[in-house]
Amino acid sequence: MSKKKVSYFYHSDVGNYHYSTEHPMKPHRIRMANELIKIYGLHNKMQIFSPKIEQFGVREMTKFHSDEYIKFLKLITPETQDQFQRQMNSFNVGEDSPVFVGLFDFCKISSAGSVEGASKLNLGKSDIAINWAGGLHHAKTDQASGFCYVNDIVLGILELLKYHNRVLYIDIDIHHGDGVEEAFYTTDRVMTCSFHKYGSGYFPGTGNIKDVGYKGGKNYSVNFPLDDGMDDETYVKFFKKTITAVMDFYQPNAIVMQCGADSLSGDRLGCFNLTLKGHGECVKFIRSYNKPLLVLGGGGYTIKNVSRCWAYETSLLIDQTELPNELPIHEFYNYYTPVYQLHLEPLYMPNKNDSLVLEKHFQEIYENLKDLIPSPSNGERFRPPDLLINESEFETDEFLNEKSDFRFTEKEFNSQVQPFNEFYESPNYRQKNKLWVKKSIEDVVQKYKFDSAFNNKILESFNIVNNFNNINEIEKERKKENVIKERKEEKERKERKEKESKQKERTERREKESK
Ligand code: V1D
Ligand code: CA
Repeated sequence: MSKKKVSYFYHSDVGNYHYSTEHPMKPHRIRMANELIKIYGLHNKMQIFSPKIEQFGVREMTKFHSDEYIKFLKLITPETQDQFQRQMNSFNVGEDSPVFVGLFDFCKISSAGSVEGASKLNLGKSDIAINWAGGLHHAKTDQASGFCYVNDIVLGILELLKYHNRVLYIDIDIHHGDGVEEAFYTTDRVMTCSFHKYGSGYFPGTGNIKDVGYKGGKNYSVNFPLDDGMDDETYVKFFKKTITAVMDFYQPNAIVMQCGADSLSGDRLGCFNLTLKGHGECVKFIRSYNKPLLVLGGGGYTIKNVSRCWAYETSLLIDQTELPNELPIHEFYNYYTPVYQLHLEPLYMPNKNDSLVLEKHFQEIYENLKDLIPSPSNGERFRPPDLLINESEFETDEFLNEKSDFRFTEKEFNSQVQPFNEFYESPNYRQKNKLWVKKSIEDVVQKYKFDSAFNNKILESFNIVNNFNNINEIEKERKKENVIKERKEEKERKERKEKESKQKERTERREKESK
C-alpha cells in the first residue's frame, strides 16, 4: 500500500469529560488510544492537529442541527437541568444522553475534529483524516440519542459535499447509523451503508434491510442486518462483497468511515465476536480504494479494547508494518490486564449468522444497487460568487439573534467550491430566512449582472429542494398521522367509557330491581 498524507485530530481535554460513573460511554478511552498511538511511535508518521474549538460553535453546528436544540446544549448544566425538564424531554437529553459538566465543549471537540478533517481532505492537504473523538452517529437535527448530541459525521459530510459530488458513508459500529442515514435519506449525494446487529429490540431498532432511502435518495441507503456472535471471517467476507458492489455502482469521490469498536468481541454493550484483525481488515480494505478518507470513532464500551482497536487501525492507515503484540509500558499499561497484548482472541460463542441468510441479504442489496443511475455526475461546478456578507459581523454566535440572517460568511463563500445544484442550510434557518434566498438571488443578479444562463444556475442552486426539506415533509406526515391516530384513540376511549358507564347503570338498575 502506498504512503499517504494522514492528519490526526486529537484534543488533550477530550479524556476529561465524564458522562457519569454508571454510564458506559467513557471519553477517557480516546486518551488511552492516543497514548498507545504515541507509545508505538505512530504520531511521527502523521500530521497532528488539535481541533480549533474556539472557532467552532453554534453557527457551525446549526448547519445541520436546529437553533433551539444547539442553544439548549450550550446553556444546560447539571445544576440547571431540573428547571428545563420540558426541553430535556423534547431534546431527548436524560438517561442515555445525560447532561454532564462541559457537555457543549465535548461536542465542539468531536465535531470540530471531523469538520476540520473533512476540510483537510477538501483542500488536498491530506489523503486520510482521523478523528477518534468523532463518529457520533445517532444525533438527530433536534434530538440527542444513544450517547450522541451533535452529529459530527453529518457536519463532516456536509463539509465534504462542498467539494465532492458523491460521498460514501460506511458504519461498522454494532449499532445502526440512524442519524446519518436519516440526514441523507432523500438525497443521492450521499450513500449510507451500515452493518449492524438488528432485532430483539437492539438499539436503536432501525436499519431494516428494506430501508433503502426515499424519493431522490431511493436505493442510496444500504442496511446489512446481522445477528449475535458475528466472527471475523464471515464479517469480512460480507463487508468486502457489499462494499465492492457499493463502490462499483456508486463510485464515490470521498469516503467517511465510522469505526465504532463496540462490534469487537467482549464489548460491554455489543454481542459480536470480531477481533482487531477482522475490524481492521475492513478499514484496510476501504483505505485500498485510494479515495479521500475521513476515519471516525464511535461506540466502544470495553475501553481497553477500544484503545487497542483505534491504535491498531491508526497503524493500518499510516501503513505501518505490523505493531509488536506486546504492549509497550506506558501511563495506562495497567488497564490491559491480564493479557498485556495488543491483539484480541475471539471468544468461544456461537455465530448465529447463517451464511445462507447473509447471502440472501447481500443479493437483496446487490439488486437495489445494480439499478442505480450513476448520478450525480461529476458535472460542472458552481462556485458561489463573492457575496454580500461582511465577515466581521458574523464571527460570533451573535448571528443567532433575530436581526442576523446569514449563515455563511463572505470568507466561507469565497473559499469554498460548492457543487452546482446544492445549498446547505438547517431547517430553522430556512424557516426564519425564507426571504433571504430570494433577496440574495436578486442582490447577486443585480450586483454582478449575470447573463441569463448563469442566472438560471444560481436560481437552480438556491431553489433545490434539499434533503432537510424532505425530512421535514416526512416528519410533518408522521406528525399528521400521529394526530389522526391520537384522535381516533381518544374517540375510542370516549366510546369505551360511555359503554362502560351505561353498562354500570344497567347493572345498578338490575340490582335495585332485584332487591
Ligand atoms: F447501560 C447504560 C447505562 C447508563 C445509561 C445508558 C445505558 C445504555 C446501555 N445501552 N443505553 C443503551 C442504549 N439505549 C437503550 C435505550 C434505553 N431504552 C429506552 C432504549 O437501549 C443505547 C446504546 C447507544 C449506543 C451508541 C453507539 O455505540 O452506537 C455510539 N456510537 O457512537 C457513539 C455512540
Ligand atoms: Ca453500524
